[in-house]
Amino acid sequence: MDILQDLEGRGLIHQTTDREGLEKHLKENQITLYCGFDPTADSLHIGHLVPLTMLKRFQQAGHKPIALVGGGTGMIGDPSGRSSERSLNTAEVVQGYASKIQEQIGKLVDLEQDDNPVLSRNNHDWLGSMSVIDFLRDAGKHFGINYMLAKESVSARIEKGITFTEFSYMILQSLDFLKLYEQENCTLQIGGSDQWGNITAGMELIRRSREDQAEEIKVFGLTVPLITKADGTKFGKTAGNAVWLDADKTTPYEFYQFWINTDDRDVIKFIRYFTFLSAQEIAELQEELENRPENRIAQKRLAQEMTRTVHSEEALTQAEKISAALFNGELKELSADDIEQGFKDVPTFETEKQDIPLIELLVNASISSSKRQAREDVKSGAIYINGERVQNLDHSITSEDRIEEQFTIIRRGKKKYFLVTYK
Ligand code: 383
Repeated sequence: MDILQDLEGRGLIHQTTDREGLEKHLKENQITLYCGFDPTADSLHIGHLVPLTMLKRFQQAGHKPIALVGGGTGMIGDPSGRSSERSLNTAEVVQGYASKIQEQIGKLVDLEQDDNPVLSRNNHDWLGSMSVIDFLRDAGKHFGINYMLAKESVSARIEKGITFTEFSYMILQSLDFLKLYEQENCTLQIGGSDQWGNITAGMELIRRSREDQAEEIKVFGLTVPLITKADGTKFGKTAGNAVWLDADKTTPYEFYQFWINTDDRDVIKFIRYFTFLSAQEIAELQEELENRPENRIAQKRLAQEMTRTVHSEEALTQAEKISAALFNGELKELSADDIEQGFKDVPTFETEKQDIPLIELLVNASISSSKRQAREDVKSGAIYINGERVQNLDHSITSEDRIEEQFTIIRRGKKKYFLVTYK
């Protein structure tokens, strides 16, 4: 199937320039395309996943993708989609972020694929050494102020304020497209819908800087839609935090849980956007969802696919193990590492590594509100240690209750968890 048809079917095309021309261009040529990622943090997040998988989709269709890291543009800050000026990071910080992100992209898009690799570029290589005189003469001359002011990224900021620095950002991104067009015959730039203005500005620069042949120049832009959720909340956050692709920032278990918790109304759309499952497989999952929503088969499949590709098969197995243990309360099998991942957001109490009467612990760790309440909780069978109910008022927490000498998991009632750690 041709790539645009596949993307269309998945709902992945928000806008394109010259749709017919692009279709023809992709049919007749093996093209080079690119997408840029600015190093604004030490990791990408799930908001970057659709454009990243887009690069893979084009690669699988036989085209040549470039993943560009904005080591230069990251020094300036894209105003697109932002309501206020960014604060600048130091060159060292941006450089550090850039290498982390480059490495992350490498893991996700399989740069090495022998016959048709994804190329990796850093725009600091050309923007970093450009002189201000060249910038103003060679690039600036092609940008009318009215044209720039009319861009959404700028017009949306006029009232709130925008510096010359961020105002100029679109010219830098345009220079990248020009550079990649000239050096690598890159003819398509893709991005999220927030990037439409920057992408079209780049096309404009390419045409204007080669005015003599403007007619023959074939460059295109394509954007993917902003991801929306049926409940109206912002996609990509759990409890107000971004969902990162770095396992140290969002554990594979948390990552898995994020996908598992997808609303029934969104899950098929997300499977289309994020996975490589075929139309046939997706139709089967949709039928499953309609007939037996309580089994959450589609959510499980989505979580599996995503955790496997972003992390690994082992990380997926571990996430499933932790999820199952938490679901049925069987905590005995969990390792200290499992507990660290699975209980990250659980109230934690640190104490000396010595035997301690259960009643005392329940009070000290604020699990029960008083000694009297603690006794009541134990007697009534509401207290579980590492998944096992304890009703003996004289029970003491000893080495036996410490998983790998590091953790004791206390549950009160049906699902209120507490973690005890040891100094
Ligand atoms: C820099 C230089 C270029 C081309 C693009 C860039 C980055 C671009 C940008 N992109 C976002 C980012 O870096 O800011 N100016 O976080 C996000 N992208 C992609 C996609 C997205 C955009 O990396 O919509 C989400 O992931 O375009 O917000 O020559």
